[in-house]
Amino acid sequence: MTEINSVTTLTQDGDVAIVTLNSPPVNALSANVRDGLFEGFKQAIASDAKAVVLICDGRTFIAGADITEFGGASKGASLFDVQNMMEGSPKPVIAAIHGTALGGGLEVALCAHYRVAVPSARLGLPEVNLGLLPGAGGTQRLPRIAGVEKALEMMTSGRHAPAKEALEMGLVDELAPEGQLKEAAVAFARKVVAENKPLVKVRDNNSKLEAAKGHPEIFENFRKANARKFRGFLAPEYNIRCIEAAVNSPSFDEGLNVERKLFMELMTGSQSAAQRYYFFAERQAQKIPDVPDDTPTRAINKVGILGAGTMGGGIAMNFANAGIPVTIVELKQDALDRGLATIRKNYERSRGAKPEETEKRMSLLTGSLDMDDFKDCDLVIEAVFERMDIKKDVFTKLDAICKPGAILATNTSALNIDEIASVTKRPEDVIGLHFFSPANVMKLLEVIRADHTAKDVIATSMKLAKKIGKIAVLAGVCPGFIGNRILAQRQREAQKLVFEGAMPWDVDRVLYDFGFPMGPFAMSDLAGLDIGWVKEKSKGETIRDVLCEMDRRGQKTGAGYYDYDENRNAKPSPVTEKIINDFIVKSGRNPRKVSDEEILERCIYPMINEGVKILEEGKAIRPSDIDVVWVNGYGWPVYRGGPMFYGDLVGGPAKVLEKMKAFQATMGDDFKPAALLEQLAAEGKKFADFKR
Ligand code: TC6
Repeated sequence: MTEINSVTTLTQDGDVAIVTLNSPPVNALSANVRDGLFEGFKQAIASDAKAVVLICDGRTFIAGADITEFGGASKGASLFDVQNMMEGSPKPVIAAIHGTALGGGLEVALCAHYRVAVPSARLGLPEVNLGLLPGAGGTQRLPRIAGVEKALEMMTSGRHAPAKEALEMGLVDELAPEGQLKEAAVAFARKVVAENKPLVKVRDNNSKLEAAKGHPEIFENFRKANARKFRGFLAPEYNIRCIEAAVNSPSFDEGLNVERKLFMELMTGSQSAAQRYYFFAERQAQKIPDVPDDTPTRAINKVGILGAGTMGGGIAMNFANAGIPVTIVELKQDALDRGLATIRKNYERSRGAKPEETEKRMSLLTGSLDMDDFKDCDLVIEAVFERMDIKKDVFTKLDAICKPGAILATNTSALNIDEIASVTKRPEDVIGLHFFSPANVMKLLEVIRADHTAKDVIATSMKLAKKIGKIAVLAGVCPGFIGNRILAQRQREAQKLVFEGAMPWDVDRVLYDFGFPMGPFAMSDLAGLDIGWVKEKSKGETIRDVLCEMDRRGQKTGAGYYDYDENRNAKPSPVTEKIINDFIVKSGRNPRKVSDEEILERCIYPMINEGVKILEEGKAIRPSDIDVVWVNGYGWPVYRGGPMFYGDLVGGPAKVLEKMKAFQATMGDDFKPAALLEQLAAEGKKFADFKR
């Protein structure tokens, strides 16, 4: 065995040289890895071996470029040097793939002459999710090996294709038995040597491009079909243009030049900076300084849910999906039946639903009218009406019923969890698990740590979140926690703006153009304006009161802030406009023209300021946690990173402070800057610099 460098070894098995990488956690292509590969291949090619296998130790094949090196000075061998060395090898090169071959990792594998993979391996070019495109020849090689349509789909979705599918599309040449990758790759190499066929490079294989030549409509149709999904993002369009270049350029190298140019544009732009930041933000959110990774956790083998309404049912589905049995308790039989029937319907309606899967999941759900049935549950989550007296009553009962060590969780979105915990004799077992609606779909889970919550309860909740496919963020107890507390700022300004002369569709348009999936008024119409509205108590004091009194209760009644046609397409409503103008006149003011810039700044800057208050009070661990909440739970466009990242993008604390002060001077203390904002600005810091 030759040790090439600290992460690479070269061995020989008979006439096959084996270059092995071992750079945990994911064998990313750091300078050290590139150097090792370059030197390893050089020596392997110079040796008396007849073929070379590239394989990785640890959990995965190369999972991509090392994202932490992006933006830094380039060191060591370039990726292109490595690729040229492999592709130009006079001896067949075989990439042996397990785990994931992603991004630069797949681009390296595409410079081998053959690829062998175990069935559990997955292959993909996920750069689009980092606001990038595969800038190491992937845009030119993938369509050559898998065809234009597959390449379009894979590169713009970033999807990781399972090895079997990769085999079907020609990306993988042979599947190896699980656990026997090295032996299979070496045997494959010997077979290739014995056949003695000329070596084919992917770059020279143009046959799969032919079908798309002279058919620009393939690309246009693809753009049209995905316009909604790609809205606002640069990277999908740039990936498409590269594939167009693969088809239309006279040579591989010219296509590569297009790729290089577009890659550099994306790499130096703010969208990719935001998306790369976000990649690490999501992983960082899992790290809690005083709850280290090795904190023991409690076993969660059975879950109880109190309440079979929309929220309770959605929460239950998450656990059933993960194979964890759930007991759902309701007060009345008809509510329980309705809840279980809704869950069944949701399963039956979900894409690709198989009847046997639905049955399997339903069989994990047990309905009951008796809270005593929670007695053997390891975790109970209540999803009952949001009233403190009801919550306290529930927790008193849970405390009496549940076994010692069971975690007692509340799904409250605003109530004080310390107060809820205070009625139990075990506040250390009480935690907030704030799911977002629809709870079976939304990725975000706010995990709320109360004063006495035990560390192992936090560790268990974070781990469990991952198991059920959620992205968890830890927050402290405060009204609205992280997400809704910041949302309240935006909602308040949106409402105020329409009292000054902006129309709901103006506010919505500005926020939609910013990248939110929908503005606050369109959202209210979708949810129903009458949520929380009581006819008997309505005094026509707000626009919403008047709209509801006129039975304009949102999309479901065909009208709300907007008018809707039979296909639920929204149109600005002259009725709403008149109601608003009447309100303004009644208040003795004149409607004024509100600029788009003002709408955006008034909605966004107070959100950033509130984020700073949350940090100041220690209710979020770090600025990026706030961003994870907003991207995952509230549709903040990931290409703008989240409110705190965006704050830095537009000029950092100094700029946000200046804006807040200017608004405060004319509009009062809704714009009062947080003390920490003043401090960060005075210190010339960025939000990202904040550490507690
Ligand atoms: C590219 O290749 C561009 C090429 C152009 C060439 C010019 N770099 O996700 P996990 C870390 S772009 C650096 O928790 P999993 C991660 O931060 C890249 N670090 O594990 C974490 O560190 P921590 C294209 C990376 O098993 C640890 O590894 N490739 C990278 O749930 C474990 O990660 C991608 O976009 C990286 N590339 O999932 C793939 N990747 O423990 C990105 C991971 O200190 N990676 N880390 O927090 C993934 O999708 C997943 O990590 C995974 C493993 C599926 C590989």
